[in-house]
Amino acid sequence: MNHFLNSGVALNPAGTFPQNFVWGVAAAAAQIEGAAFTEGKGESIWDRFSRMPGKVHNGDTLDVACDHYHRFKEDFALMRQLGVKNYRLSISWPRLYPTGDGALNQAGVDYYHRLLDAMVAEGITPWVTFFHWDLPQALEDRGGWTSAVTVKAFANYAETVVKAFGGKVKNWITLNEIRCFTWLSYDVCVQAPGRKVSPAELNQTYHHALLCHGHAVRAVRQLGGPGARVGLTDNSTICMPVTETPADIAAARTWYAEKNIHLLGAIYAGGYSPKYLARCGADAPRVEEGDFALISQPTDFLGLNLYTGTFVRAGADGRPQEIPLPVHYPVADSPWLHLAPQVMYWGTRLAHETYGATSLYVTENGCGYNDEPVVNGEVFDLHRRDYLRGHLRELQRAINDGVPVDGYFLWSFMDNFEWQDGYERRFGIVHVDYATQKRTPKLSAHYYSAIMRENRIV
Ligand code: GBH
Repeated sequence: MNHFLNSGVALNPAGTFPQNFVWGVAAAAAQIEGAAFTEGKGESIWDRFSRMPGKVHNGDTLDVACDHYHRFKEDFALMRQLGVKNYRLSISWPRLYPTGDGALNQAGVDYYHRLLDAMVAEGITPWVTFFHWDLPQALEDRGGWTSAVTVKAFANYAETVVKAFGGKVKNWITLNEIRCFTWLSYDVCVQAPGRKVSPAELNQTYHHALLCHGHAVRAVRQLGGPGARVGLTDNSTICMPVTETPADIAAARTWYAEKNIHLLGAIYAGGYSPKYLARCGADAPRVEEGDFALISQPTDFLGLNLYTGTFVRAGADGRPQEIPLPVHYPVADSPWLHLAPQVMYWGTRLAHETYGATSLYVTENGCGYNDEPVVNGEVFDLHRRDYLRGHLRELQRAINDGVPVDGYFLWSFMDNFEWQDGYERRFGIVHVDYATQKRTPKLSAHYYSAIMRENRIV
């Protein structure tokens, strides 16, 4: 089992978060809904990928997942019991457009209307992500993220979504974690569709994703009605200075700007930097006139999914030096999730300092463990409670230092389909028994409930 780093932050234990701080929980359509082929939903790249031998742990599929498709009412009632007032969800593109473009599936639209109505009836504010990785397979068959066909189809999908739900939804998130559905999916190939492409095509997937972000912003501005707000959710590559001294902090700033140069860097600068283009050489993305007018439209906030980061210091040559993680460095059961609560502090502070983002939301933070089963109606996930406490302390330290963080969404409301790790890896504060679909709030759910209620770390 793992041990934890104490964040070591001295805080007034009674110190509260800012007034109107947004507390919430997050999930995504493909990971919880199930009903993968119900009422006209089309096949997504994850439906296909999960059926390829060896791609997903245990051969798990998204077919049933948490059956949220049929159980959303009970799930929202449970959220309400726990005091959840904000819920970040995503809409399934292939449920609305089974082939990506073409005919709209009205049953899919009706479903999300019922779902949003049920949520609002429980006093829960929706925060809706247009795209959380479930690309229609039919679009992948036409080139997926390497093709401009996907951009055109997304622009139409985004307009449809805002037109349909803009009366009920005021908080919009364009895309979830561009790196994952581009780099991890078309280069590292551990995520769907798992199709290796050339460096030039890979750079083009980033550019197409940026364009889709821009189309979603445009759709919200044009069709979202009064009070609509929109931003991207990015999983920036985060680093943390080994010592919080000027030299190491300067090294962290340099490292961070370089690692995020092609995504947040391009969005906030209004174009690709000469440095990035030089790095790409002949493989640079093709940019059409007007692309960056779309991509770099001002947004209302920046969403950050913060999980882990890399330690850096000022190297002997004056360049940032990455510190490799020793084998015994603490880690969750998710092998990539090294436990460094300072990711909350530096992840938000560097985004604010580097890009001038004036409203930040942590749109995901949480931890994956192979939790114990329920015993006498309880799951004592003290590890998750401790994770939360340590990470929120570092977030509060950032706020106390003037970083404009306006909200926090815990990943995840309930255990769900953890992509290539299947159902074994659990991120929920609510336990799901997949054989019976029974939900049981874990100890961490009660702990987080108290945090939300009291607006402070309890
Ligand atoms: C988020 O991704 C997702 O938005 C969410 O859907 C997901 O369930 C949640 O976090 C928990 O994972 O290259 O093989 O080492 C987190 C992003 C997931 C990206 C793990 C890097 C490493 C896989 N990260 N991934 S690997």
